[in-house]
Amino acid sequence: MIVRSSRPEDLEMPLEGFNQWITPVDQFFVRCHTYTPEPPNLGEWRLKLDGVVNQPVTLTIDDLKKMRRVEMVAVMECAGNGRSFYQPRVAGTQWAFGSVGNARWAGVRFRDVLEKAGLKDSAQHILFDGADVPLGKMPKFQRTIPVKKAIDPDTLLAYEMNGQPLSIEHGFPLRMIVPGWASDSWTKWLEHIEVLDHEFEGFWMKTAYRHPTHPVEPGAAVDPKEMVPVTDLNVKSVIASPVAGWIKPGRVRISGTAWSNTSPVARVDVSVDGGSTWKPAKLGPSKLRKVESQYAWRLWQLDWQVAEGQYTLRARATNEAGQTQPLTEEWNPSGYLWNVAQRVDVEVTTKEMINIPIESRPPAQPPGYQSACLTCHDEGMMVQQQLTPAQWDREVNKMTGWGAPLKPEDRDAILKYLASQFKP
Ligand code: HEC
Ligand SMILES: Nc1nc2c(c(=O)[nH]1)N[C@H]1C(S)=C(S)[C@@H](COP(=O)(O)O)O[C@H]1N2
Ligand SMILES: [Mo]
Repeated sequence: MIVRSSRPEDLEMPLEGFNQWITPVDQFFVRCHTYTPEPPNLGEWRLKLDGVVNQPVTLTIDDLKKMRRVEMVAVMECAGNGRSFYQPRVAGTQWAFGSVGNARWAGVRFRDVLEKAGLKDSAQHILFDGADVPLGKMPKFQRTIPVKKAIDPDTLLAYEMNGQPLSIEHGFPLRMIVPGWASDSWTKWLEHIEVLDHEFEGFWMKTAYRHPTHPVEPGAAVDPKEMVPVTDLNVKSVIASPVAGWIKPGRVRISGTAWSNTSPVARVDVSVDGGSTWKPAKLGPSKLRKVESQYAWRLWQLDWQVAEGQYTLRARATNEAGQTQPLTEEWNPSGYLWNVAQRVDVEVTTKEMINIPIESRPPAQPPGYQSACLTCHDEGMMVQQQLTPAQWDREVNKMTGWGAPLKPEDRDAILKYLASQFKP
């Protein structure tokens, strides 16, 4: 895994992972806003469902396992996947391709659980709350989804991933599965679900995970009235092979995966000339016997006969609704839902080439930095960012708001250090 942050854990799947249809649990990306909680004792664990319902209910894991079991293969993708490609850069976990995976989930329909409680007429949104505990003064990770999506037969409460009980990183003992939507709505470590008559007002709904309804100029401020919650994924493809660099002439197989939102992938086209001309790739099967898989990703491939030279490969997926991947970036302020058709530059040559890694030495850290900034997380959180001085100023304010014990006299030197070490 590519470690974006070791604590809280943000782990990314490397490109090789896109060569397989089911992503093994130990290669599946991990995204945590705070520390992973201790696994609960299953015998004591309860799921509480209350709020504007006729009858609040409390369920054990056995109660859930006795209900009708549903299995589904579905893609889970973080809203921030691809954030590191945005120009100008945007603060946040600097994912490249791999904060996405395709797993076989098993559990129960959320609507079957809701039926036990009975929604009142005023029910509008459902609040999901997990067992993770915020750090310092950061707001708790709590988010709502509208009743309409919650009662969709494909919205699940899952207790299994790839035939095993969920691992603790992925939400043991129970998590939301909201197929077609970005995974900030796929709450892990579920304990409490509350039916509300309004959209939740908390930070992770009203400030984070919102994006503009229309394309905006890079760096431009956006009127909050024009920001809406992130919901549907974008149609997207990844080229897993070949990777950027050099390859030998002859027959080369170009391959990868493609996925979409509630509208399934219809086609993938591949270009070897940077996007001037395109050829359709061959798509892997879309249906599985017995297991629902319309939200799964599709493997694709195209065989290419190539002579020496320089080439730019691109892949572009299109869904049944006609949505396709843009060839150029449409910027947004939090760097969500990147789906620009990937570019892979390859040099086709008979020469033998090797890559030699370059060593780097970190500079001395300024006073107070360790105690103010390296307690809740390590410097991996900073190293990935590459921000401007103004963006670093905002990050430092955000973190002092969350309780970072920064002494005023240390602030300038720390800002200078961050802005000179981790710059665009
Ligand atoms: C009270 C605990 C705490 C302290 C102290 C702290 N941070 Fe953080 N910081 C967090 C958490 C938690 C996250 C992860 C948030 C997430 O994943 O959404 C984070 C994330 C970040 C990020 C990633 C971008 C983002 O906004 O999520 C940066 C950059 C960062 N911190 C910088 C700093 C700096 C610089 C300091 C010192 C001034 C600092 N942090 C001190 C808790 C802390
Ligand atoms: N309780 C809780 N649920 C959560 C999160 C979290 O931090 N806490 N992170 C969300 C985000 S942003 C993502 S991308 C997915 C990541 O799930 P994974 O770690 O199983 O890949 O979980 C979501 N559910
Ligand atoms: Mo995410």
